[in-house]
Formats: sequence, C-alpha cells, structure tokens
Amino acid sequence: MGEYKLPELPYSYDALEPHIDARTMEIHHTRHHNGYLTNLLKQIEGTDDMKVCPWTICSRGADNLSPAVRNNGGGFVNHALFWEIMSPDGGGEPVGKVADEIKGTFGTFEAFKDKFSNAAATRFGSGWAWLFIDGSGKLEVGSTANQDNPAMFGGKPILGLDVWEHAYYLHYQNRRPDYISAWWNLVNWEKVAEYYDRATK
Ligand code: MN3
Repeated sequence: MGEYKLPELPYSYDALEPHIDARTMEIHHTRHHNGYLTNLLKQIEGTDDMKVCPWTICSRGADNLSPAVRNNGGGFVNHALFWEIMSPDGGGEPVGKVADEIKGTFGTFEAFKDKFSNAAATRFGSGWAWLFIDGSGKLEVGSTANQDNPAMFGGKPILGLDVWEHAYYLHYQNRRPDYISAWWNLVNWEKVAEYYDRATK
C-alpha cells in the first residue's frame, strides 16, 4: 500500500530558500520525517492498520492511540501535509472558497494571520499551529503539542506549521517568530483551497 512510504517533496531542498534553508529541509525530510515513518511501521506492519489511510488512524482519537502510534503516526501525516502546503511560488492571500470562509470567520485575512502566527509563537516547546475545520464544520485556528494534530480531536486540518526547533533552528536559532513570518511567503494557498474543498465536500 503506497500510503506508507516517504513522500517525495514537490520541489527541491533548496527551493524554499531564503525562508527555509536547504540543509534544514534535507534533514527534516530524510531524517525526521523518515524516522516517524520507520517507527510507525514498527508498530503497524503486518496489522490491518496498513490497509487504512494514516489519517484514518489519527481520527480514531488521541486517547485511542498508543503513544508510539500517536507520536509517529502524527509525525508521518503532519509532515506529508506540511510539504504540500508550501511552495517556492507560495505566499500572497488565500484563494477559492476558503478565502471567503477565512474572511467570514476571522474578519480579515490579516486578523487570521495574526491569530495563526500567535498560536505558532506561543505553542510552548514542540508542536504545530493549525488552520482546521472543527467538528461543527467551522474554521478554527489552534495549536497542538508534539506530533498531535486536529484529526486526533475531531477536526480536519487544512494548513499546518511545524514549530519544532528542528524545523528552523539551523537558520533561525531561537528566533521562532522570524521563522513564522518568513513562512507566510511559502504558503501554497491553492493547495490549502484543495484541502478545504475536499474536507467540506
Ligand atoms: Mn518536523
């Protein structure tokens, strides 16, 4: 089943410079992401879980997952989404239906951006900031610890930002807010619109 292999990046390791450096991207993909996959497979290889999508495993709920599947399954899917929602041609403003939803929910794109950046900056320790669709179908901004994601709590993520130090430390050291503001230049809003449309279908 092809879902349990390391996805190729849709661009080269140096394509996101200067916002994210090539060395960070390479280590992040080949070691961190690959490590989550390897450790997830140790848990589920040979079981029926291999027959279902890894997001489906997450959506069983954080409390229903073993710590190893929660951490490594989360790590595996979170990074797969993260690579996809970035692009060397990213940045700018949202497009499609999700653009209207963002305005309707948060007032303005800038207000949404501030809320999301704040969630990313204030997540203590390692984790992720998210734009997701909550259980009632509304857009929501939040953050999760470690490799948790909104799917583990009844939501559907459509945009995620990795704020683990491994995602930025080589280039930004302790300046997480600088990494966050640079990252907005990479957001692939067409991909986010696709995720939104798929999640609300
Ligand atoms: Mn990471």
